[in-house]
Amino acid sequence: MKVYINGKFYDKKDAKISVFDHGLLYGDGVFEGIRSYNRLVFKLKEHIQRLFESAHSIMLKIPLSKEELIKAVIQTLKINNLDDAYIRLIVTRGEGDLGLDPRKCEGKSTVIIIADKIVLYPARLYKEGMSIITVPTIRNLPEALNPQIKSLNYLNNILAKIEAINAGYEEAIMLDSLGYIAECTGDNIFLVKNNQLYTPPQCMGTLRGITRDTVLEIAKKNKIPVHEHVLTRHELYISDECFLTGTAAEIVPVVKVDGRLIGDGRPGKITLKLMKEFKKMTRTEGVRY
Ligand code: PXG
Repeated sequence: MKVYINGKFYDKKDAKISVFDHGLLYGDGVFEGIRSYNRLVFKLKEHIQRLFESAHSIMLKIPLSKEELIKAVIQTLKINNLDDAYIRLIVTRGEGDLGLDPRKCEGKSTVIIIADKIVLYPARLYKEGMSIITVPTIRNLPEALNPQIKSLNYLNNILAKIEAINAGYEEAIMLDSLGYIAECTGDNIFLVKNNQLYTPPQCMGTLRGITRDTVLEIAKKNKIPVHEHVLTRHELYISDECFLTGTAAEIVPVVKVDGRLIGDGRPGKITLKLMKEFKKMTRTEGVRY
């Protein structure tokens, strides 16, 4: 495996950065998780755009243009000769000193591109559906650390994931500070009620997921009504279907929430339809390499 760091490729064992990098010291940086299928990078432009928006928000200058970064991603995929890949794009504040002042890192930001595979959940869960729970840790307040910023600071999500794992579950639902459903630790959440699709709006504690946007796009094409609406746990419990979306997760059905069976306890028909359409789209659309 070859890893891209600041314009050069390194073998996995030599792909190292400074212990003084503020990405490590403070989680000061941004990232994207991108997938390619069949030598097509899915929604690459959208991921690059979100990376630049995250960076702009934290006043981190990316030392490459969007076009240059796209070229670097393609180059990394080609060098690693991967037909299907999970691409992790990371930009850190760079090497500084032990103080958190980002000015010390000026002009030294680190750009890393890893192309590998990812298995987020066991394959059987895509057939049988997942059982998930709400956890005590709420999603970061947008006034404190806006979930729209895909930063290297994922402890909020990791704490929620630990709570789910400790309770014997694969995934956690995080609520916002008002008790509405925000999202899962690395996925957005949808429910289906009376053949209509509902998902939380992106304003409170929800990342505007690119897979979420893709599902909204597929739903519109298939004339499935969609609502971006605040949702309570009750509305989730009484839904007909539920599923999660994310680049790593793709679309995964949920059949039990907090011990309540969703629908008949099997992946629902709209969920299955969306999974099928999503699969078709990922195999035919994207930037070729
Ligand atoms: N919410 C959060 C908090 C995320 O981190 C999503 C939603 C889904 O967004 P996309 O754009 O991917 O549809 C994410 C992204 C992992 C992993 O290892 C998860 C994500 C990204 C990278 C790695 O679990 N989730």
